[in-house]
Amino acid sequence: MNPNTPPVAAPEITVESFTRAFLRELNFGQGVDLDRASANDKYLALSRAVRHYLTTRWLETLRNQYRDQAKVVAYLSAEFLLGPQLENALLASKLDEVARESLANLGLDLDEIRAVEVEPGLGNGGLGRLAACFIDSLATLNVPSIGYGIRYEYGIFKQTFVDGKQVETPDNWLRLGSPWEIPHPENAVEVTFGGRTEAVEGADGARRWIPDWRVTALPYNYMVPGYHNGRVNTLRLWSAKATHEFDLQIFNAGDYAEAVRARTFAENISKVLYPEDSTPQGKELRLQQQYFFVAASLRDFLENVLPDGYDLTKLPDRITWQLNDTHPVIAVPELMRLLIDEKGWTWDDAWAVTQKCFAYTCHTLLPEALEVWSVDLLGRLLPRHLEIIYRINEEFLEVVREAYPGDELRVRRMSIVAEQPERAIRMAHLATVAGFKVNGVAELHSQLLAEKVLHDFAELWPEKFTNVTNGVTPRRFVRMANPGLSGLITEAIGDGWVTDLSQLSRLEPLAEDPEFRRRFREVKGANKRRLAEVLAARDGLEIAGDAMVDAMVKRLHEYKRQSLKLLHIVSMYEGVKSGRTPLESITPRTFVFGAKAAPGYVRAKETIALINAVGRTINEDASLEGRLKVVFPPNYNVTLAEVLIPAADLSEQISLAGKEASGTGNMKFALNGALTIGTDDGANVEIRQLVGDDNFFLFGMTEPEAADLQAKGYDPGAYYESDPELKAALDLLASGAFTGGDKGGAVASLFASLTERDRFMALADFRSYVDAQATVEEAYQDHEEWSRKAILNVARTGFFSSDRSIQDYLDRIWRAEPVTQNH
Ligand code: F58
Repeated sequence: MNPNTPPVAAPEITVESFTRAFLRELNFGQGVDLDRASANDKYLALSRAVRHYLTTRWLETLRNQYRDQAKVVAYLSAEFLLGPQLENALLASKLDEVARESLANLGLDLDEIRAVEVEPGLGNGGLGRLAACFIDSLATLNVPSIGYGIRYEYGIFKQTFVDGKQVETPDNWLRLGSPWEIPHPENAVEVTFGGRTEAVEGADGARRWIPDWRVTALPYNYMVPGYHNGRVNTLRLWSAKATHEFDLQIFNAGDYAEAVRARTFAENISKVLYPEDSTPQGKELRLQQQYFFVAASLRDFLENVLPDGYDLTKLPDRITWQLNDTHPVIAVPELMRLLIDEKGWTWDDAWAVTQKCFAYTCHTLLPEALEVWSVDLLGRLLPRHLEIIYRINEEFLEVVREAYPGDELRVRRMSIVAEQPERAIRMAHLATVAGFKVNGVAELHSQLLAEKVLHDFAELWPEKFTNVTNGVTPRRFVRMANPGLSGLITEAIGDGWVTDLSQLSRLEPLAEDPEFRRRFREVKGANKRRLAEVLAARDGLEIAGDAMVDAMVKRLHEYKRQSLKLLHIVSMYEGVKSGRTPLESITPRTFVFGAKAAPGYVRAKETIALINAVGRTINEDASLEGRLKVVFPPNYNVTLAEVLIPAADLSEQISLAGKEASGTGNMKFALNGALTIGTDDGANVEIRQLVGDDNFFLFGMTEPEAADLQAKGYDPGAYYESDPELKAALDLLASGAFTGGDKGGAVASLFASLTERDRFMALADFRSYVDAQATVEEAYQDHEEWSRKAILNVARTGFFSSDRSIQDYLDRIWRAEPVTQNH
């Protein structure tokens, strides 16, 4: 690019010019007249018109970036759960009002057009959504950065319920066109796989890799607009295409069918997102995906972002590759390979640079969630990388042996190569050895990482370990999702909070103002009515517009304990049915669940079926007079989150302490004025510290208590026998009362799993949970006091902006001095 290219003038923004831009896109882009245009035509035309306005900024950002040659943060992530794009783009570019007015003049409604958008579901849950919040904040904080990931043709599956059971259908999100992406075939790169390696005479460490198949990685660029700051960063997602040469070779050999098969094989790489929530399955295609996007991204940065002839010994001055979990960690041996085999560097020089380029974020505490690749598979797919990993490990183990002479047990524990149950590469160990920083995602998580999961490493390199507590973007999750609350806040303290969320603290005195509280309740009430409308239209679900909204939304996993929530609901129901609880004493409540289960996770799917069965029974029981409702809208996604979260009164964050790394839903709820009922886990700990004990419903064991109980020998049966309410709830469930008399299947299986093993100690926390719920009931009766607490939640949780997280990454990691590792 010529840095002297004169800037293209930003198109003038008026209602008239916007109308012209929209109609132009409709007529010439979609080839239709306004009166014949479908809803999708209008959506595509509107999106392209908005994109057009942002493009000028985008080019400017790229031009400045090229001119300044500043340090770049590359966020490497296998998932970006973006959510709908149109509204965000309108808001970021200040086009929202203009667009609304312009469309209204044409007799069109912006919200109706927006509703057509199919969100790109390119992520599973928290990790993918965090990546999306982070690129938003990077752009808003004016940080030169690129997101790199995979353009899956099918995102996270679409969930439906058939007889209350989860059924997955493919998420063909590209079907109606994708106005937000721009393919750049001229920047395509080749990625190779398989084959063997051979020696190169006289080279230090270098070997030649002779791969046996290859694919083309085709980049699609997405705009990542900063909020009202004129910066537009890039998210570059890679799509797999078969290479032409490869095709030609086979076509020429006359085997048409084989050529087509090979094409499909290669293009499978970016076909579908693995719908796993925490346990990676070690599937070959997944490793192909990981290497595919990482190899393409590294090459892209070296060839297209750095100027020609850049002195790579200075690479750490120009880039930090932030590894979002272990999924992109194969980037480490890839950079080594590029420097040694392709650039001719010595091993030591390559390692010195590589060690300064990567930092690693861990997102879990569950040992089974740490990725491990069998040596057999890795060696077959990436033989050269396996050799490099072995040598990294050899040199690393020398460091360990030097630091702890004679401690072979420790050596075995720390080795990147596990020997049992099969020879395998521990990606978290590789990431920790190669990264100059390792961070957890909440205070407690980072502490437990250093004390437990990566204890030996933290002992060897304490300076390497740090914390960055997660955050969420206030643009999407407050400003956009909750216009009512946003208006109220802005009226009170101005609009600076949108980019400086700590300003929310200025709301604190207003918690004491009855008029402000009334208006706050009015907003909540309107949000509930909007939720009721959306659920009715989307799923035919009926909920009261004014009941307490009690929400538990997150992936379905045993450690998150949706089954504990279910036990509480069953127990409330059992209380009424048995006459223990007078019906009039129950606050009208709507329980809302949202959760996808990994398709192969049987227990999770059983839990979904049971929640639906319990819900059905309760919703149909006229004797409850509609006081309790349980709804489980299928296919919970970002689009639905934006409607549900602003309507919630109570946020359920009830994982077993020590298991949830952070949680980010917890932050979104608190920022929208829901009170949390939660354990001392993940970022709940920090939420509670900030909002204060009086404004948070704490229950359950602490992490050390849970660990102690586990160590002493946990017997769930004892809890079942000794707590009559718990027993009654479990017995009612087991009696088949919710399943048409069926006592087998999911019912028997959940009953047995809870009373016999209960891996995540739901029964141990039941009593304390139910008691805390009773406190919730009582507190909710006092509307004034509840509103006060809710406002204080908003005022005190500004810390959880992803802008603050990104600032912490800048201070603690991206500008941090790399750690010297003595090897
Ligand atoms: C989540 N992890 C954590 N993993 O569970 C949550 O506590 C945390 O707030 C969040 O990351 C952000 O830090 C998570 O979402 C996945 O979805 C992986 C997807 C790929 C397979 C393995 C799980």
